[in-house]
Amino acid sequence: MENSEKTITNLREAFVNIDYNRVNELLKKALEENIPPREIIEKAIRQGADEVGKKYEACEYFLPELVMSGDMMKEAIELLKPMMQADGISSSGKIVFGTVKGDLHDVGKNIVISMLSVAGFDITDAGVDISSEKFLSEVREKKPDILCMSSLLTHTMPELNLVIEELKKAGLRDKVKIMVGGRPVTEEYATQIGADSFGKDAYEAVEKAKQLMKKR
Ligand code: B12
Repeated sequence: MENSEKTITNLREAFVNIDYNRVNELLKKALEENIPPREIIEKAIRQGADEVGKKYEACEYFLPELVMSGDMMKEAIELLKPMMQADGISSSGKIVFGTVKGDLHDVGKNIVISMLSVAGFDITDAGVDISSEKFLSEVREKKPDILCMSSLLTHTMPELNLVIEELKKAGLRDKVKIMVGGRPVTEEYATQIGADSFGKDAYEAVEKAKQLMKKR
């Protein structure tokens, strides 16, 4: 196994074991080995979070481990953010981004926001637990090109639909493109509720946002 692959594997394992000190040590090592920050996030941190989620589902882990994994992710992103370079393709636009009402998960949203901002987008982070009323007022006020919404919980997914319906009622739907995402959200669901786009991860989010800008 190549050195960098080994570091990524060790980092993912340390993350899954919620070994805070070792995670920090291996993050530094990964940077010393010049592993691209995006690869660290995707292959070690995000995949590690998936495994933590599975352990939680299997009742091997409980809320404290979920909280710790969330904190470790936030710290990793803070460390890696300044090193994420713009990928050279200039494609800017205005985005409002929030996690839907009832949902407090923000790690994925924050990663997508970081990647979109390094790709040149101007982003307003509306935060978490955002009601349809709040999303509508953000669209009215900020006039974004794209409204991005995240839902990590199955039972908050209908909020995505609600926001789209409320935008239609307010005559604002054709003023803004809508992109949705989050763990339980699928391309099919996005189409079904009439969103313009869906992204399964931060890479796809950037690509899809650029495509949406071409349609404006
Ligand atoms: C950390 C975590 C928490 C932390 C959140 C900390 C924080 N500040 O975000 C805490 C402890 C608070 C938490 C709480 C809960 N959680 Co939780 N949590 C997780 C965990 C382990 C990781 C989530 C995460 O950050 N993933 C890493 C990021 C990078 O991935 P991501 O969020 O999926 O985002 C990526 C993509 O989805 C996409 N994306 C995300 N948003 C968007 C938006 C757009 C527009 C686009 C294009 C793309 C996109 O790009 C991102 C980057 O690649 C997941 C398991 C998992 N693997 O997802 C469970 C999980 C999401 N939680 C779950 C549950 C059940 C809960 C609780 C209900 C637990 C409880 N009994 O209280 C509460 C709910 C609280 C609430 N009201 O929100 C379940 C959800 C099940 C379901 N389908 O509904 C999961 C799946 C765990 C499980 N397997 O059971 N959780």
